[in-house]
Amino acid sequence: MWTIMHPFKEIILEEYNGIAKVTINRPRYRNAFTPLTTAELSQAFSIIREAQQIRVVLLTGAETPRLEGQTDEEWLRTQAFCSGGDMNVKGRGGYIDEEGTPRLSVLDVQMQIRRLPKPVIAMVNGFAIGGGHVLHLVCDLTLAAENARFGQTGPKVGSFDAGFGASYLARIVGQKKAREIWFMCRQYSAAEAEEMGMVNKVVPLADLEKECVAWAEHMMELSPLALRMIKMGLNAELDGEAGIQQLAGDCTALYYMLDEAQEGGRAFLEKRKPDWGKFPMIP
Ligand code: S0N
Repeated sequence: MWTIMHPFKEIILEEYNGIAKVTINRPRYRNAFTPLTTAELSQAFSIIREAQQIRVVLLTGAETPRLEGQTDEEWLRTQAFCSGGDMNVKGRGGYIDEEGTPRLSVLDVQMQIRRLPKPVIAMVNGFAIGGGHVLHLVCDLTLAAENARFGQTGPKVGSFDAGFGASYLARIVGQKKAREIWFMCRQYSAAEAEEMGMVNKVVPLADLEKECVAWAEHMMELSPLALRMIKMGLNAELDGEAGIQQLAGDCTALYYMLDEAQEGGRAFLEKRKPDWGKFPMIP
């Protein structure tokens, strides 16, 4: 049912019926991200932004293959959405790319997800840990499998995300819980994450994609512009001036769709005074 939108090495970008699915494809490392993964994620979100047929996006992790003799329960415990930055390439100054440059480019991906004028659903199929946990947080909605596990590990492994990973987390779960999550570095079940308000719905892993597609299809029956404006409105307060800039830019795009905005430009080109009087001044 899914068809490839663009080939990548460390992610998969597919589409189906107006929905794009982005899959982090490094199951050998619990879908940890390298600089190449984040560069590809950035490119994928740019493609999705431009693709007018795409209305909703799913972000997920590739399935870990089942080992011989593994029980269902053992196999479920190996599934990952994303386990954060790849520790194998963590160096001084960031994660080292193939040219030897340290990078922290997952931050750009976080911003792209927040600024994307389309809803993004995190389809959390297993571990959402460290930078992987922050990735699900910055998505608009999170649907999780019953086996999913959530948590931050930064202070245990020598990293932290004091940006959205802290402030936005606190907006969602409250200051005390956010401090517990970071200060204790524990893992939380999908049920606990739902209880904390980090997850919209929990379903068995076998039903997760079907559920996400159903949510996407439901949103696709709603006004895309209304969803876009409400997303930017919800972001604006936390994102400060940058959030207001985005919301204001979307208002400008809306204004450009009105005859009133067209009149100003037309009058300039026709070297006459604009006739603003014909437009309603509704209270
Ligand atoms: C996910 C965990 C809990 C899964 O445990 P489990 O099921 O017992 O599996 P393991 O045996 O541990 O793992 C299987 C194989 O996968 C490798 N692996 C797992 N995670 C990673 C990883 N993150 N990097 C590299 N390899 C990983 C294991 O090593 C194992 O390999 P083998 O078979 O060879 O032994 C568990 O794996 C776990 O806890 N993983 C580590 C989670 C973690 O600490 N992640 C890093 C956290 N830090 C960040 O994400 C950086 C923050 C960040 O992104 C950021 C923040 C602010 C500003 C910028 C940045 C930025 O970095 O860009």
